[in-house]
This record gives sequence, structure tokens and C-alpha cells, in this order.
Amino acid sequence: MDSALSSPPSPGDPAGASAAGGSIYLEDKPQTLVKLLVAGPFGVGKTTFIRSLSETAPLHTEEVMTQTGALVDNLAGVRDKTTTTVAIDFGRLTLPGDLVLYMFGTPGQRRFRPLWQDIARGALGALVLADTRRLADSFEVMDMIEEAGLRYAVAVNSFPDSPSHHPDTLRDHLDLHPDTPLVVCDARSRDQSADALIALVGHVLEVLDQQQKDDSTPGRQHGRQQPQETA
Ligand SMILES: Nc1nc2c(ncn2[C@@H]2O[C@H](COP(=O)(O)OP(=O)(O)OP(=O)(O)O)[C@@H](O)[C@H]2O)c(=O)[nH]1
Ligand SMILES: [Mg+2]
Repeated sequence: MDSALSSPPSPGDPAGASAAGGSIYLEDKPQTLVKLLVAGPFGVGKTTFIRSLSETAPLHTEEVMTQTGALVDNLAGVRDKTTTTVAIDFGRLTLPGDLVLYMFGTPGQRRFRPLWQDIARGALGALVLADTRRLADSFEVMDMIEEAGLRYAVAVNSFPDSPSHHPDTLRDHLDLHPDTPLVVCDARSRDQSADALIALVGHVLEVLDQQQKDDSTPGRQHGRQQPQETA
């Protein structure tokens, strides 16, 4: 597993499939299927991220935005945006080592909580996208993820006019647990997006590994939160 995580999938050829042009069918061999969420506030780059990484033509549910939406969604930093995702994004990425990641892009606003809870079922972890121009906008989704007991990593997307901060400052602002991975990425870059997702997968697998070790320790209590099912 480590080897799969230490070498990001080659752009355009993760495990033999080309981005957005690969076979929609998985190879006929044992593979580990993992469901992950890509979550974050309005306009932070969720659709872009999944589009950059998916080896099959990603599913998107983009619709033209209306004036009404401006009343509820913060348009700061995304003034030129003309469409928004009205349901989910979905994409797939196969990593070397027969690990198949299913990515579900979900809105981060709390008003979508019922939808969010359905999509989150069975997920192993979540990648939270954040923008330094409006870091606090990611808090709602981080809260929902924590309430759902999911492990997560944070990817700070680089937009041209986003202020850059030292990672320690970002961690402080986001109030991250020391173990929670934080990466900076440009969601339009396949390599950088892959690195962000791999940071999440590495974190989730480490946690699961530790939990398995703890569970096999004689006399250990099982009262804490259990790992999520895989898809
Ligand atoms: N410079 C830069 N632009 C980005 C990045 N990620 C996304 N964008 C741009 O930001 C805009 C919004 O990106 P989307 O992928 O639509 O964001 P989203 O989170 O899916 O938006 P909603 O579904 O409406 O919540 C698009 O014009 C992207 O090209 C990034 O990392 N860097
Ligand atoms: Mg979107």
C-alpha cells in the first residue's frame, strides 16, 4: 500500500486508464474499492478537482446560476462563476496497488445536510477544499464531517488572489488536529490534486491500521468510534 501512496498515479495513466478517457469498466481482478468525499464551500473547486482526476468521464450536475442564489451563496472571489453543481460530482481514480477511489463531490453548506448525509454513507474519508480568502466557509462542512465521524484532510486551493499563509498559520485558523493532513494544491492540476487525495488516503489507511492494531490488543475496549465501511 505504501508504494501506491508514495508514487502518485501517472497523469493520464493511473493503472492503465487515461483521464476521462479510460474504460468505464474495472479490470476483472480483486481490487479494493474506496468511497471518498470531496467537500467544500460554494465555488471552492470541487467540480474542477474531480474533473482533473477522474479516469472516466466524470458525472457532473452543473446548472447556470440564478440571481436568487447570490442571496445565499457567498460570491466573494468567484464573481465570474456562471454555473454551480446542483447535486453531486462523481469520478473514479485507480491507483497502483489495485486501489480504486470513487470520488463524490458534495456541497458544503449546512442546508444540504440531508443530501450530504446520504452521500456520506459508506465513505471512508473526506477531502475538504478550502480557499484562504474565506477559510471560515469551510467550517460548516468540517463540522458535518466530524459529526459523521469521518477522517479528513484539507486541501487549500490556490486561487490567483488568495493570500498565502504558512501551513502552521493555516492549521491554526482551521483549528486542525495535528494528525490531519493539510496540503496546498491547484485543483486544475492533476498531479497536485492526486497528491492531495493521496494525502487523504494515506491518513485514512494509517488510522484504520492503528485501529486494527488496537482492536487486536487483548483486553482492549471497543467503545470508541468504529471505522467507516468501504463502498
Ligand atoms: N486558480 C484556480 N482556480 C480554480 C481552482 N479550482 C477551481 N478553480 C476555478 O474556480 C471556479 C469554480 O470552480 P468549481 O470547480 O466550479 O467549484 P465548485 O466547488 O465545484 O463550485 P460549486 O459546485 O458551485 O459549489 C472555476 O472557474 C475553476 O476553474 C484552483 O485550484 N485554482
Ligand atoms: Mg461544483
